[in-house]
Amino acid sequence: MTETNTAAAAQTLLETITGISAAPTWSAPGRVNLIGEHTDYNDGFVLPFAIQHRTHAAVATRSDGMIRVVSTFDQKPVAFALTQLDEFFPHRRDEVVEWARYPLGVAWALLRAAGLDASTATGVDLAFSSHVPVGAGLSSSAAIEGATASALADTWGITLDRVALAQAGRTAENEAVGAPTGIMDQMATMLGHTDAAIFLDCRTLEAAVVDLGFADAGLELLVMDTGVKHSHATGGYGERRASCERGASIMNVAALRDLTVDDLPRAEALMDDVTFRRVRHVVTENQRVLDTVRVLREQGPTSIGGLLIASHASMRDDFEISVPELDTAVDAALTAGAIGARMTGGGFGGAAIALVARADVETISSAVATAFAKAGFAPPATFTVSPSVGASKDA
Ligand code: GAF
Repeated sequence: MTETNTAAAAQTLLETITGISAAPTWSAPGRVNLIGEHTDYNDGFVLPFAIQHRTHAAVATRSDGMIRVVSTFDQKPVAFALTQLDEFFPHRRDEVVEWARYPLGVAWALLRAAGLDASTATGVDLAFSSHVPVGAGLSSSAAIEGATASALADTWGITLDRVALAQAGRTAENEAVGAPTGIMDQMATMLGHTDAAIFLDCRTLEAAVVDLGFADAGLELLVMDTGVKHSHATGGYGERRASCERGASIMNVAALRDLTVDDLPRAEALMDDVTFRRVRHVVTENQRVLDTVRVLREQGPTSIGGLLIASHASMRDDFEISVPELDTAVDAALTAGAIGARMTGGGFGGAAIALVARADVETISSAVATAFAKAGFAPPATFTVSPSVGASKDA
């Protein structure tokens, strides 16, 4: 599916439930994270970029104060009065259809953030269609949040800036969905730039645009989607976050961001082995983000391979969030000549990325497919991504 088709699919779906044709659409991208994993909720550094795959929302207003959301994937509308959202979020969120918690949660969070009275806000119908692979670690959730935030801000005349819209997305994710995530994905989807990554300080939320220069260097970023699905609302993600908080408390700092590699010997002496390795991943990963930004600026993208490889090893061995399929994808890509490779996103499934010469895309993709077949894994999906613009109204 192309982006134009995806936007048109959202419009057609909206027409099915409202009779309104050719409604305006808003869209927001998924993202890959070039480096800086599980550093965001530790107040650290990340370097994601928005990708060309987007989620589109076709939007129409309604006069009865209701919000109704529908998606092409099941075509079943979910409706609430805007005044009801407060009853369901956060405590009764389990009673809301799972996928609808994302857009309805954004509506709830935005009303609060903008200080709008739900009883006077304009009712709205939103129909979604997405081109972002779900469960692939490419942040389909931030894409639906970003499309909703962007559409509702314009529809309701809210003048909050992009960082505040990202924060509303994160509130939805944390409180309406119940996934204890950081803010990286929502910032990437709101701030995306063509040809550049977003270097974000997750403590201050200051963001700098860092040129990637992939195209000029003849490079492509290859995504290798393992097809192993994951969810951050359950299990491992929250456990890792708790380990980080334990480590920060043992070291008596507000967040692991406040430690450097020089603090690691003392950390090792004070904590159990597992907590120490979680801490070591975060501390060294923060440093790798800073190093990657410096190397990109001083030497260009062909020189960041070693940092990507070290990041993957740290996630595999210290943070323990990789799975055999991700390790196989990374190893096969490197053996076939990738400059660097690592898993991307929260882990426990999803996708890995490889930085490759344009001429090698086919060879490396087929080497990964062969390695998967040999290991008895289902075939991976491989495709290239390019840095793209953030959430916006579609032209
Ligand atoms: C997921 C989360 F949503 C992000 O906040 C981030 O923590 C990431 O995992 C890991 O870096 O995408």
